[in-house]
Amino acid sequence: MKRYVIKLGGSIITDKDEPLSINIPTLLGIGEEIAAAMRATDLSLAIVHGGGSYGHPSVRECLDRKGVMDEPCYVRTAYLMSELSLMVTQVLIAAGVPAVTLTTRSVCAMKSGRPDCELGIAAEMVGRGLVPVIFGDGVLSDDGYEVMSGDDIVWLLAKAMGDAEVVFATDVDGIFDKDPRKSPDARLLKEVSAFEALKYVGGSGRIDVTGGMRSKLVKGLRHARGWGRAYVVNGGRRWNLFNLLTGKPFIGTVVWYQ
Ligand code: ATP
Ligand code: IP8
Repeated sequence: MKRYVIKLGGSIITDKDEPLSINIPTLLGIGEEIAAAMRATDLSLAIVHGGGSYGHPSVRECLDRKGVMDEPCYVRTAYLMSELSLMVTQVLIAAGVPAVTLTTRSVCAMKSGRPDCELGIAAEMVGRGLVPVIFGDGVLSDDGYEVMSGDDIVWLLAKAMGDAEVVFATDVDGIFDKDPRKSPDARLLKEVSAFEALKYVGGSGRIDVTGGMRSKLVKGLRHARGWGRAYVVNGGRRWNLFNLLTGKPFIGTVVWYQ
């Protein structure tokens, strides 16, 4: 059975230029494709989503003001991320996905600067055919509060599921030889190692406290060196995610984390 952790990027589930906006048509489309793929083939799936225009502006504001995530910032970010995650889960359920929200800050903390999560229950849910939904969040750290990116959680979850593959559904068709949002002549790379891809990628270009596309590659190298495999695809391109999940040709980039 194929196992995937799907990261729904903040850039597709929200409009990162518009605070507290949720992109329901795109999410419904993604939900429809995931539900159809689960009916069409044997799949074990988990979903992680990003902070988008809920988490990132909230954290940016306190980092600019205080330099750290303080208690009021943690409380506000936690509330906003729960609100976003409930809406994401609601839309996925409406589309036919057996989605169940897991609250990151209840199962994850930063310990000595490293993300640490208890994901046994999430893996058990996946084994029963459920689709856990977890997200980038504010979490407890040794002496305060920190942001844990969904781009870390995907690899911890992939490991807990038995070396699952990771699908990054973003707002671009994959990894290009330069940022396609800035250079219309950018060339899509079909397959690339994370090390090589680092030569080409920049950040997210919008409010992003966790580092954008570059940090997806760096975090993968940190957690999944030697076994990780990821796909970067456009989550808004209709039926592309379905094609990937069901083993059909798709538009995107395969990334190896050697
Ligand atoms: P979030 O962290 O909120 O979940 P996300 O997963 O949706 O965000 P980003 O981290 O914003 O996605 O990364 C996608 C962005 O990466 C694109 O919108 C693009 O502008 C930027 N980017 C920079 N360099 C490249 C490149 N070489 N190829 C593809 N995208 C690139
Ligand atoms: O968007 C960040 O998660 P990411 C979460 O997956 C917050 O990097 C709270 C900004």
